[in-house]
Formats: sequence, C-alpha cells, structure tokens
Amino acid sequence: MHRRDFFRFSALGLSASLANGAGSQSSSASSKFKLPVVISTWDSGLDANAAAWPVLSKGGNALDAVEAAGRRAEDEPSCCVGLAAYPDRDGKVTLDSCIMDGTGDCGAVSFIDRIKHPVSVARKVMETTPHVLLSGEGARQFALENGFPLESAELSPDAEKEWKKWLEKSRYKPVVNIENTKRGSVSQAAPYFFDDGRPNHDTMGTIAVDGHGKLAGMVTTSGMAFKMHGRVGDSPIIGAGLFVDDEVGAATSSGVGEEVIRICGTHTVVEQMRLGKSPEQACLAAVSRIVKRDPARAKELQVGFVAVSDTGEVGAYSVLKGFTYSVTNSEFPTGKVFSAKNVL
Ligand code: SD4
Repeated sequence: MHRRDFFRFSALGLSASLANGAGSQSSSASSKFKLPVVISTWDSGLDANAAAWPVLSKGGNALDAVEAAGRRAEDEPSCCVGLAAYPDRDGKVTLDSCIMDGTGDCGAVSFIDRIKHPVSVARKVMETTPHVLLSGEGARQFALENGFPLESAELSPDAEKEWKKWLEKSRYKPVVNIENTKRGSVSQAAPYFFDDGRPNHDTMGTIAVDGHGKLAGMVTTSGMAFKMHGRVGDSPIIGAGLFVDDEVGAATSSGVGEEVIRICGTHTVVEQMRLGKSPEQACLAAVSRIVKRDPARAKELQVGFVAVSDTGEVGAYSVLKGFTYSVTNSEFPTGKVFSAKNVL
C-alpha cells in the first residue's frame, strides 16, 4: 500500500509528514495550541478545517465551526464521506454522523441514505427533537420534513467501479489507513489527491475549542466500505466516535468502528483526561485497550484517536503507523498535518 512518506526526526522526538498543499508540514505530535483551534482526522482534515476556521477566527462558536467542517467534507466526492462514497456490499451508500457540544447536547443520524448533509440533520435532531439518534428510514423522513432535499440513489462512477471490483471476491476486510491511501493504489477508487495537490476527503472527525473556551465536535462518514447493509459503526455513536465535555476536552476517532464501540473509545479518552492524563496519554490508554484485547488481531486493524483539552493541548495515538490529523489556528491558519504515534 502506498502511503505518505514520513520522515522521523527521532533525535528531536519530532515526526514530520511532507504533504502536498498548504500548511502541510508537521512537527511535534503533542503540543499546546493557541485558542481558538480546530482539529480534524487525517490529512484531508486540512480542507475541513479550512471551512471551520473562518467561523472560529471571526469569534464564532465551535458548534457552527464543526458543522461547517462536516458539510465541506460531505460536499466533496471521496471514498469515505458523503453520497459519492463507497457503498455497502448491496451497493447502497448509507451515512452516519453525529454532533456534540461541550454542555452534553448531542444529535446523530445513522444508516441514512440519499441525504447530502447528515451532519446538519444530526444538528437538527439535537436542536429540535427530544432524541439523540435517528436511524435509517426514520432519519431520512425527518430530514425531508426539515427541508433537506432527497438526492439520487445512484452510485458515483468511482464508487460503482470499486464496488463491482469488490463483488468479484466479496471479501470483507477493512484496508488499513485507506483514508491516507494515494490515488491509484489498492482499493482506492475515489481520487485521493486532487489535481492541484490538495488531499481528498475521508471519514471526517472534527473537534474544536472556540475563542470563548467552548468545545464541540462532529463526525461524518459513509462507514467501512462494503459493510453489511444496515451496519453502523462508531461514528454516530456518542462516546464511541465522538465525546465532548467543556470541563475537560474532546476526542474523536477513526478506523475500525467496531473496535471503538467495544471500548466506548472517545468517552474513555475524555475520562482519562479528566483523571489528569494529557490528550496524547489518554489516546494511548484507549488504543492500548484495543490492542490488549486481541494483540494478534490488532496488527491488522487501524484505530486512531485524536483529542484536545479545553486549554488547547492536542494529542493523538493509533494502533498502527499512518494515522494523521490536521490542526488549524492563528499560528497555522492554513493548517498543519501531524502524524500520531502508534502502539504496534
Ligand atoms: C466506521 N470509524 O464506520 C468508521 C470508519 C472510519 O476512517 O473511521 N474510517 O467504522
């Protein structure tokens, strides 16, 4: 599998990834950033952050910022987010999303189809219903009732091609770091880098602290490619794919959702921070639980967590090498990509 090239400056304890596009050179994996700050999973988080940053830099709130990030990811064709993404094994694209603020308000949709902006539907669930999570048919109905247009059920050409290729063997095996796989390599149909060199999108988790010290986060995804019809991953599950608490910090995850759900991943990260761990050490604690449960299996799966404290300290950890995250603030207004440390 092709990956970004990573250059490790071990003597300095720094690691850097060289990427195409603006602000992409990375340095230390665990640092304190000036507030406001927005952090998104993977290199493609640069683009999501670019949608969130104008909100934060003008004094806007974290919730609006993370929603803007999610909508940006959902707008762009990619393997892993939005209606142009890879389908399930039955050839249907179904989407998962959640949003949460630091007061504990949250909303989510899972297994929703033919709706372009699940993150905004999730916000509507949060703000206008007594519920947290709407799923499938009911989620779609709720979206339509709230003015979200019904989109075509057709697959994007890239997704159709890749699904047909998958059907030849019909083997369900998550591809490690598919989110950072370059165009043209194994199982990667959607263009991974645009022609101008900007990274394409993938499952997007975004967490932010605004200038008023308030936190919010969101996740939006099409889930694991060629999943069973009806499968829901960690991304719309509060405490699994996302957890936010103004008193402590926020965390989001990417990778094999089943592993994250089993350990209530992001809730674990935030609770470890509450007990005094740094974001990086808290992410390590969560990742270590996944590895400990089944060390042999862990060698074949990727899960990464990234977290921010209420004061702007950011850290991440993943099971395998290759997990990256993007940070944007006044110091890095065009964003910067960091590579997470890994356990295996
Ligand atoms: C899922 N966690 O559906 C998602 C997939 C993902 O980067 O994060 N991919 O399990």
